[in-house]
Amino acid sequence: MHHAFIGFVSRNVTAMCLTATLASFASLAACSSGAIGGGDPGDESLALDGGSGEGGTPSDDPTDAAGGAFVLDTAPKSGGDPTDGSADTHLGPGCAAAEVCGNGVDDNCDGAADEGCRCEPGKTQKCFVGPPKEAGVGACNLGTQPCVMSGEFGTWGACTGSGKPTPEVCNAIDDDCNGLVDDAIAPRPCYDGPPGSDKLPGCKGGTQSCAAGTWGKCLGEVTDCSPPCLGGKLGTAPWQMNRYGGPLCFATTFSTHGEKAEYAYASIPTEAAAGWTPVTATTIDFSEGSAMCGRGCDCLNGGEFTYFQTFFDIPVGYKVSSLVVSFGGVDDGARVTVFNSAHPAGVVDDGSYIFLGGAPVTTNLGPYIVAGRNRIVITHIDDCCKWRALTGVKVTLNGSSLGEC
Ligand SMILES: [Ca+2]
Ligand SMILES: [Ca+2]
Ligand SMILES: [Ca+2]
Ligand SMILES: [Ca+2]
Repeated sequence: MHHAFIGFVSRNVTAMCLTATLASFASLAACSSGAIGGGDPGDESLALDGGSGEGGTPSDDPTDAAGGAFVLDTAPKSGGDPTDGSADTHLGPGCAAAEVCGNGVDDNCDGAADEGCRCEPGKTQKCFVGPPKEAGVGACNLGTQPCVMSGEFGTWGACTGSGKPTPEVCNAIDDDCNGLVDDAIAPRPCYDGPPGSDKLPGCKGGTQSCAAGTWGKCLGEVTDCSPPCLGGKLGTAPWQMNRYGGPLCFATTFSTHGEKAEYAYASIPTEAAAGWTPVTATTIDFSEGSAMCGRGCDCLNGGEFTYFQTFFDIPVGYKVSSLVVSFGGVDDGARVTVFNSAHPAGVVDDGSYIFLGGAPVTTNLGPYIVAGRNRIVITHIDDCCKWRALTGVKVTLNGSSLGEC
């Protein structure tokens, strides 16, 4: 008798299915109760391009004699192999000891579907490479394989396009092919403020859950809090000033006001040195007569350095894209030094120098800024009678001018 065989994609292969034989369509039908994802025998979407009838053995004959297509059957059939396709766990759950022909699945989980099975050259069939129970489930879509000539007979070639399980992510897809969409995805931390600003005082992150394939609203977050601020150690003053060293004479006479070489005569006092006094304006606005007037060394042959320091804290994870110090006016020059854990002795960028009449802003010093406390020191030089000034100072972090703490 010629059987019209109809199988199913089933992820719940029952013992009955495993032992079902072609002789009993009724038992196969019973198996279908556990089928999902188009297990309906009449579902054309899962239909294989019918077997040619040239199965590995006479009894392994998946023809579509009934005129309809058949679908993948993960239940091994008897007769296809001496081992009878009985369930075997040596290759993992759902893997059989031997390949079963004509079903398009990789019964023995060796990485090939229907390998060594005969077929009619030119035909193609739906196939799946991977644990049979995952065939056609979620992201584990079926592929196709051609029947190619191999010597005297046709055999099934490589199965291409069949899906593989991947870790479940929030995307409305059953990525891990366990039959459940977006299952077991835990809520995750979230934060919609600027990167790292959740570490600022007053801000905090929240959590969000996966729903309908997308991450939901971030619940419990607080993004509205203050950016880093300028604060010294003396009360609430944003800056401190130190006239450390006093006026001095240079061994040479320089040619340009505030030129870099003059700073060889500067000596930045430590942050704990005596002489720091509070500056109450964030913009500093230091402007007064020059101490160089009437001294023995003439203009550019001597000078006086005045130091200004401030501090700001950067939270761990806070992304610093830019840090610049800008000036409203300077007479005669200024230089910016950054001190922090990465630069305990201080670092000066070539673009840290401000000259009388030059660009009133440093280059981007962001690359020198680190998490934790940063100390900024402005070394101001007055190298000529009769005036000196350092005004309109701004420390701008990520485009925002820092205010007083
Ligand atoms: Ca196989
Ligand atoms: Ca097979
Ligand atoms: Ca899943
Ligand atoms: Ca998913």
